[in-house]
Amino acid sequence: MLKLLLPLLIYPLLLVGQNLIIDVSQNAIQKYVSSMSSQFKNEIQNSKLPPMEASRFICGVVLKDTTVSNIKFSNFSAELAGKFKDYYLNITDLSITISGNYIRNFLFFKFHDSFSVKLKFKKAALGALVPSFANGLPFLHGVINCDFSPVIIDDPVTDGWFVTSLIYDAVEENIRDIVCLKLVESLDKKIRSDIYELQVDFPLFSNSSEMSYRMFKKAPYMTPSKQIQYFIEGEIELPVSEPAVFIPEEVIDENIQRHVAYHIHEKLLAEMLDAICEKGLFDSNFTSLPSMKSVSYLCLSTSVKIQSLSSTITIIIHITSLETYPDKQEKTQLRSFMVTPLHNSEHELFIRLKSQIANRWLDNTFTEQLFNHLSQVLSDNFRLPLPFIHNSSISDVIFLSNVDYFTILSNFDFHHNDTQL
Ligand SMILES: *[C@@H]1O[C@H](CO)[C@@H](O)[C@H](O)[C@H]1NC(C)=O
Ligand SMILES: *[C@@H]1O[C@H](CO)[C@@H](O)[C@H](O)[C@H]1NC(C)=O
Ligand SMILES: *[C@@H]1O[C@H](CO)[C@@H](O)[C@H](O)[C@H]1NC(C)=O
Ligand SMILES: *[C@@H]1O[C@H](CO)[C@@H](O)[C@H](O)[C@H]1NC(C)=O
Ligand SMILES: *[C@@H]1O[C@H](CO)[C@@H](O)[C@H](O)[C@H]1NC(C)=O
Ligand SMILES: CC(=O)N[C@H]1CO[C@H](CO)[C@@H](O)[C@@H]1O
Repeated sequence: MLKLLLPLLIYPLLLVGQNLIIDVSQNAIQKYVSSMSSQFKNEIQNSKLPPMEASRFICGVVLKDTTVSNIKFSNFSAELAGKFKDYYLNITDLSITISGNYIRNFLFFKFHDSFSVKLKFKKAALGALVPSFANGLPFLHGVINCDFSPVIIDDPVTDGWFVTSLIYDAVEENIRDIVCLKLVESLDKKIRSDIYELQVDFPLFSNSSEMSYRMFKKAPYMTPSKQIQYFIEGEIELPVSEPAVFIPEEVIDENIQRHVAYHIHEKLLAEMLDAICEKGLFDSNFTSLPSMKSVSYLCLSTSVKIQSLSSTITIIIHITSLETYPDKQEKTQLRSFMVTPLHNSEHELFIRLKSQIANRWLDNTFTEQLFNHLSQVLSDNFRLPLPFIHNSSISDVIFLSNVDYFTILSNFDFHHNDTQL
């Protein structure tokens, strides 16, 4: 019931701003979960299990120093299941051997020896895996249950007499909880180590400003098409500005199901331009032609507008400047330019100046110098990193234009060894 309410609770919260929204597709989630399998195996193989006990009338058994070996499984995948079509991690034909020592109590006597038991879980499912966040980083909701069906426990192998059925009982009574705990721990550990690889804070200028992509105020949201949507502010500490409020359209075309969709609001680009302006990097002196007198150019503010009219993405940037002419005359002027967005394999965005939008009311005596200067400043300084996973690169990138944001669809190629399995 709670989950039915969740979308209702989240929609009003969309009024909390964000400049970047990232959709992680079902395809990516399933690939990610499958890629965990070898690490999962390594984590559980040789792991130690807590003591297991069983007692019957006057005798009892305690299994200790138990370790896991011979772990095997066939399928290891993320599936949508349950009433709310949540993600589950399903493992089929999971078999393990556990071995250790037992202590048998009988009246006042204690006997001990070694034992070994082979177990098979026809199916083990962990879930629901509900996206959540902690300290501004993506995570899973803490309550994860296990569903095992059915469990086959072979006869224990041991040298002790009369103890086999007690060992069987001790295993039968405890193993589900213990294996569940191990599986959840492994999942948790794997996700934690992967989050460590996720970069969310990026230095922008050598000396100061950082772009922060932490998710502050809003939990991730599972869309009807089972993409997980993350809302990210994307802000530079200074200058302070309000992030945008927008609801991007989901891209659910089967033909272009990429791993991720980055919906980039024009305010994210404005953050970057404002920072360049604030740092005085646009400021310069030009020569007014034909008088050859000096004009001082000072950036006051910037704004950005995405033009969604054409198939290629055109972004208009406006720069308001204070221009001081030889006769000490000061003019505040707004000049507009067309730029195109580009990216590199590490998912950094750049913009390239295409043209100046002509305006005969402006002073056009140093247009060409200004254009060359701004081109240079933008290519040297406009580098907008997007949240990115270390040890991966992107491929198959598509840009899609919209009214006040644009979308970059891309796939991640991991350089890790274990994802190839
Ligand atoms: C296991 O995976 C294979 C191939 O990926 C698939 O054909 C089969 O249906 C899966 N079995 C289960 C029980 O999910
Ligand atoms: C995965 O596990 C869930 C939860 O137990 C179950 O409902 C679903 O049928 C399983 N999916 C597959 C393909 O086995
Ligand atoms: C960093 O800023 C300080 C003062 O703002 C300046 O003295 C220093 O040269 C700058 N360092 C770099 C590497 O830009
Ligand atoms: C422009 O010229 C003035 C006077 O020569 C100088 O003080 C100022 O630093 C120059 N500004 C830039 C951005 O180069
Ligand atoms: C990947 O595996 C190969 C051999 O299996 C190994 O030589 C290489 O160092 C591994 N690379 C990384 C990045 O772990
Ligand atoms: C296995 C591997 O390539 N690990 C690298 C992942 O990225 C971090 C940060 O860039 C490197 O330090 C690791 O060596």
